[in-house]
Amino acid sequence: MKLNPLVLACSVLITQVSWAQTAAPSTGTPTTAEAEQFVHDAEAKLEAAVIRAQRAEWIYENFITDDTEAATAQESEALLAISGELALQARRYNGVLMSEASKRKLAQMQLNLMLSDPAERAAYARIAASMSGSYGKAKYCPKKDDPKSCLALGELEHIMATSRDPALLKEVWLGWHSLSPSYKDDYAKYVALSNKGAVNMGYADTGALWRSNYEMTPKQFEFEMERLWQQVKPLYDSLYTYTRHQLQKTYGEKEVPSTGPIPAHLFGNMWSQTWDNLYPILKPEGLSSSYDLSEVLKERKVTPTQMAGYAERFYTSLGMEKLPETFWKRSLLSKPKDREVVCHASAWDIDARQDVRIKMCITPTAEDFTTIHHELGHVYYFLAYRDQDPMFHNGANDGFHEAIGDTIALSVTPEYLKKIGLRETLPTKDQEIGTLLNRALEKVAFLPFGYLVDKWRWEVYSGKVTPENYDKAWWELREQYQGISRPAPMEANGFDAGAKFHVASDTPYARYFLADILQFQFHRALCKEAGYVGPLNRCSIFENKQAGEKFQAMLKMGSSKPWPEALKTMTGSDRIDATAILDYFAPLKVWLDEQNALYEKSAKK
Ligand code: X8Z
Ligand code: ZN
Repeated sequence: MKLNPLVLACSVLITQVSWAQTAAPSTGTPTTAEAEQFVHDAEAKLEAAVIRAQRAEWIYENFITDDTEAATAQESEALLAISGELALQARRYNGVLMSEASKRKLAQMQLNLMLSDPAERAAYARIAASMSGSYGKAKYCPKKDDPKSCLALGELEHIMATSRDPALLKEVWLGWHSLSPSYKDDYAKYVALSNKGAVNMGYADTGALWRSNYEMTPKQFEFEMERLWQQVKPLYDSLYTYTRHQLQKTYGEKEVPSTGPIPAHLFGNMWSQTWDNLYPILKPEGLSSSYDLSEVLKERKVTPTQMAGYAERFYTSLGMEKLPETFWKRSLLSKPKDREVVCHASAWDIDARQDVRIKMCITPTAEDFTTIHHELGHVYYFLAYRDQDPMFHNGANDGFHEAIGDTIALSVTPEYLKKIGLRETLPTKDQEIGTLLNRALEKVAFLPFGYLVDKWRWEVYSGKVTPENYDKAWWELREQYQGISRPAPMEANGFDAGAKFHVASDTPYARYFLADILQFQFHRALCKEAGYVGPLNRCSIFENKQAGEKFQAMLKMGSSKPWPEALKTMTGSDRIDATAILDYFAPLKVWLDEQNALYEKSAKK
């Protein structure tokens, strides 16, 4: 599933419900018993509708056709009808004395869109399905009239990751970004419908609804995000400056200017969101040949099932259960040749019990090795909270859900890879900084992107940014936060933000920024639990049952308690805080600043 609590995480449902039959009388103040009954009945209806909608969505994303698109749109519409109706009904019980659990569920039900007009619901659901299908099917065809030349996103991403030919990189970048304008009008219509649904539930707009999902006001959440960004910005700045110098060595001053933003096509990633694919050209100078996990995986012809097996083994080494047989039977692990699918990796909690799956077009690369651990993090969260009530089948907040698997991937250290036979030697002392740099190119480089995607959407949803200004606002943020620029002037009526999966599929993104910070807090706490002493970046909790128990205790809570409590269970602190990520990269920060100072000195000569 998309793990969008506002859409799917047990929030929605089927055909019209007649509240006269199941809920409280329509007049007077409801009693506690009536309120509890309402929550109980609503929860069951939502669960049933979510399961139906998810199944339809699973089929669609695994087999994109006009019919599966229509079928999924129908089920989402039904879900929207029921969740909207229940959201509205729920308001009647606000303030009634009831259990803490029911109060949480009641509040959760109201974090939803409410569209009363069936035509509007249908349009909303149709556009949502059509946009994610368009994204999934999109191909760039370098030779317009030759379908054989067409390249899917996976192939384009491979070029972005491995080619060092700036002209080719630019062509591929522009090619992919030329596809999203086809659904720009739909997106604008969708935003208007979504806002209508949010306003009907008393929110200023959909962005405010999204920001209301963190047990604080939308304004406070904005401040929290900014506070965290300010904490990590100096680290990003050091990495960015170092990257500029190294990129300039590869591409020259013509491609990479000494000041001002750097063109987006040179970062080894379609969205310049992670830069670890550039490691071979960014690695510390004079470093003896370094290890490359992608090469090992490719050479050994590690299959998608084996990739998933490595990840499963990490989780079971912590004391967690083996994945159910159905996971292996029903998951999609490689890109089918004969049909269109949504390849963007996702994890699915199909029946809220045992039927957990992932859908991912796995290739034997280091990037996918990390992503498979990420996806299984979602799956192990699903399995851990299955005994909670259905409304609590969710992450403590959505950042937690995204952080679980990444926390495990932080334990994929050189020592760990050696233990499982994917590496023969350990890095020498001078190579260690390279290992840390590689990690920073993934985790630190991501921070501003993780922040700005929703900063842009908040402005779109609030109406501050209108469709004529989508690209202008997008590139202002990309320049301000990431320090990057469009490889070519903006297109008239362009839609560059729509070239990102989460915009086309309307999946909130602030969760990944939070996860990037949280995973280091989790890692630090688990390493401590495991009795580890030493630099945080060399710790692996592999095979440590005590750390596993600590992790599992938090996972089991699902969303039954406010997230600060879940955080406290695991870390002892109830505040999201960037000190762990800063600690982790502290030796690298010193090294980067030294390198940058040396460069400045030599440039002045
Ligand atoms: O979308 C994802 C996961 C699925 S929840 C593969 N991620 C973000 C992205 O790809 O943009 C993981 C990191 C950020
Ligand atoms: Zn995820």
